[in-house]
Amino acid sequence: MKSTNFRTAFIMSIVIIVIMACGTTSTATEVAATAEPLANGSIPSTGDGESVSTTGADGSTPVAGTGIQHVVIPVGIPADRSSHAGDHDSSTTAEIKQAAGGDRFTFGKFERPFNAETMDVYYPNLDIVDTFVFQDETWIYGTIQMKGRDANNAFPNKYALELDTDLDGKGDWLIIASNPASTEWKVEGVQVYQDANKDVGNVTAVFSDEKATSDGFETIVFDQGSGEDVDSAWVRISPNDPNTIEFSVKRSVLGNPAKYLINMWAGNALIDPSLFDINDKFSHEQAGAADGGLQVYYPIKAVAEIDNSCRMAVGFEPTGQEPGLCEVFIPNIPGSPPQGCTASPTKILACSINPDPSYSCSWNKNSCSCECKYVGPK
Ligand SMILES: [Ca+2]
Ligand SMILES: [Ca+2]
Ligand SMILES: [Ca+2]
Ligand SMILES: [Ca+2]
Repeated sequence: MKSTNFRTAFIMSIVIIVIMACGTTSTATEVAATAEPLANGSIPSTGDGESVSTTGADGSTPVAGTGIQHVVIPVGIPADRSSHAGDHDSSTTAEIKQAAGGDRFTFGKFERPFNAETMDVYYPNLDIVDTFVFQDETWIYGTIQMKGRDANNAFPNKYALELDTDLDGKGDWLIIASNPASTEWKVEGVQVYQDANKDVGNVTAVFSDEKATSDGFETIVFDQGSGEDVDSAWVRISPNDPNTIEFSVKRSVLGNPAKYLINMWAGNALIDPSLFDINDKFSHEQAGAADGGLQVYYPIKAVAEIDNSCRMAVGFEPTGQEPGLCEVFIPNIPGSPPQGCTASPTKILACSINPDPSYSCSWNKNSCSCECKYVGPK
């Protein structure tokens, strides 16, 4: 009996050494066994052939939180991205108290990593500069590269992924992480919200609507390890880059979407599920603008200290007519260069019929963006 226990402990020690050796590069999912170690010392699997056990030599179940018995824990990020979208770096224009571009309230585009009213404080920890999405059989991973960390070398803020899983341009899921700090995957501070009653976006997807009545993402399905699936969503700081925040969300929690649109957020109090869509909840006058060219609305006011990225298409080839879609679509070819401007005729037309009559907007095909000039009061 004693020698059997010794042999089991020895085999488990070898397994743990192998796991430690492979753990940093694996893209697999960890399975935390909830029962005694298998009698033959074999490794439980999720079926993808790459999973590893984290069961200790004493048969104890590891926990990645405060007493929560986790079953499936993400490990690494897959090597091949599913999509990629850059974002404006407003550190380049912080001196003139303006966004570097990409701030268009009417179109739901925010680039406001500044304080309200004076815009004389720039927050690198609220300035998204790059976003990626990856996926495997179990997880959807979103990564947000920030310009930097705060003065205390931390991220005391909120970061989020928004997914539109029925492709109507209106968000269906919002995954929020508050104060991410660890390079280990954690559920602490992570919440998953759903717009179960389908009123996010109100009348017009992406575009602002007046007098919106939406209750936002009203249903919480996961709260820091509580919920039907205790492993629903995780956050960590990238072990390879202190400025990148990484999310992993279980596909099954989101209804196993084969196709979806996804974008990312950084902010403080405004990253509140009840306030979505933000450009429906606030008027342009209340929100202000981060672009000095919009003289009537500049500077930013109630909608400050926030940044979002454009929507990436995953699992399908976008037509270009999807609301909020990134203007420069980068296909799923690792290492491929940007493809240039691929805006659709619909998007170009939408630019010219900007609903705000105090601006005249036209499509600039060189910058691949909708450019608006103030033409007078309404
Ligand atoms: Ca940005
Ligand atoms: Ca939707
Ligand atoms: Ca709307
Ligand atoms: Ca709702």
